[in-house]
Order: sequence, then structure tokens, then C-alpha cells
Amino acid sequence: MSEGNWGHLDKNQIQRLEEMLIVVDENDQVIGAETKMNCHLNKNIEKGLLHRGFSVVLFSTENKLLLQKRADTKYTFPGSFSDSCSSHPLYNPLEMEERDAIGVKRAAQRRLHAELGIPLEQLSLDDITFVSRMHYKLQSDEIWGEHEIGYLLFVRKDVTLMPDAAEVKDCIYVTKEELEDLLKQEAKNKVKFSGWFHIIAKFFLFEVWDNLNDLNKFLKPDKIYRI
Ligand code: DMA
Ligand code: MN
Repeated sequence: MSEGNWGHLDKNQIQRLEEMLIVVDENDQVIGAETKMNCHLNKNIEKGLLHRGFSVVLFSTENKLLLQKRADTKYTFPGSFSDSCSSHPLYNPLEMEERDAIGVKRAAQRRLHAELGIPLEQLSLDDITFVSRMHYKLQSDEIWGEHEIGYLLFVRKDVTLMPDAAEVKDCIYVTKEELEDLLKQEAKNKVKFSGWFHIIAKFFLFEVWDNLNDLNKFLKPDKIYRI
């Protein structure tokens, strides 16, 4: 594999490629398990391999959105701004429990703690709202990509942050106007955003932002948006 696509990964990221993820069909039914590495190789995605993931959009009580800038060592979209925290539930009974998306919420709580250092006692499973699911396919580079049923999760809480530099390069809270500004800067190649953040921004984020006190109309747990 060429340096640019593989050589930027550090030991932590290489080791995490061994995690076992949940392989699903297009209706999000579990059909097996596969390593994180195999799930994210374009050559397997081209054959249809699909897995379960999640993205958390966390808003402060002042209505600012928490963005993270991914570490330069991430396998996909290194150095890019993204939602507050995205990752994958693992292939184990606790994170596969489907009632009220509780397994995915457990995975989100685990990663919000690991990546952003949010203390577990500050963020309970009840603080996490499952909004809906999106099915999308994205290329990061020639080698790596995403093909997921992604659970969109919403949190509105003031939390303490202590980001892990091995995962997160920077964390910022933005207003809607500041995010619009950053997205304009991307057009000038000054900053980058992850591919899935663009999907979330286009289909949910700005509308959700205008309705932070009443999310009910967005809650569609049985629907899978095909993007
Ligand atoms: C991937 O996030 C998940 C989605 C929803 C695109 P990530 O690459 O940060 O995941 P991980 O924590 O497994 O590296
Ligand atoms: Mn993924």
C-alpha cells in the first residue's frame, strides 16, 4: 500500500483496525462480524460489505455545536473537522442490544469518554437521543472508505472535555454562523470536513439547530435514509 494511505497511521490506529464491527444488511439486520480494517477497505466496500456506525452531534446549553478535528493519524479523513464523535458499536452482546438503540448508545458513551475525555458520570445513556439512521457510502482515499448504516445521536449537555491527542487534534464549539463560515473556508481549501459530516449537515444539522427544544419531528427510529 502506498505511504500516503497507510503510512500516516500510528500504532494506536493500526491496533484499533482489529476491532470487530457489526456487519449488517441494507435493513440494518445483523449478518455477521468483520474487522474494522476489512470494513473500511474500498475493495471490500465495492463488493457490498456494510457495517453499523454512529455519529454524535453534541450541543451545549448555549446552542453551540461541538466539532472535533480528527487526528492526522486517523485512517479516514485525517486532520478533518467532523461531528462531536463518530465511531462504531462493537460485535459484543452489550453493544449489539437493539432495544431503544441501547447498544449503539453504550458505544457512543464509551467513545465520548475515550476520544473526548467526557467523564462517564457526566453523560448517561438517557442523555443520548437516537434520531434516525442513514445509509451512505464514501471514499476517503484510494484505499479507505466508509459504507455504513450510521445512527445519528443527539446530546444537549454542558460537559468537561479532555481530548485524547491520539484521536482528536482539536475541539471547538461553534455557532451556526461560525460553522457556515468554516464550511465556506473549505471551499477555499483552508480546512477540511469529513465526508459524513457533510451528509449530516446537509440533511439534518441546520434544521435540528433551529429546533433544539423540540426534536420530536426528527425522531424516526424505524427509518433508514438512503443517501
Ligand atoms: C467512523 O468514525 C464512524 C462514522 C459514523 C463515519 P471514526 O473513523 O472516527 O471511527 P473509529 O473510532 O472507529 O476510528
Ligand atoms: Mn465505519
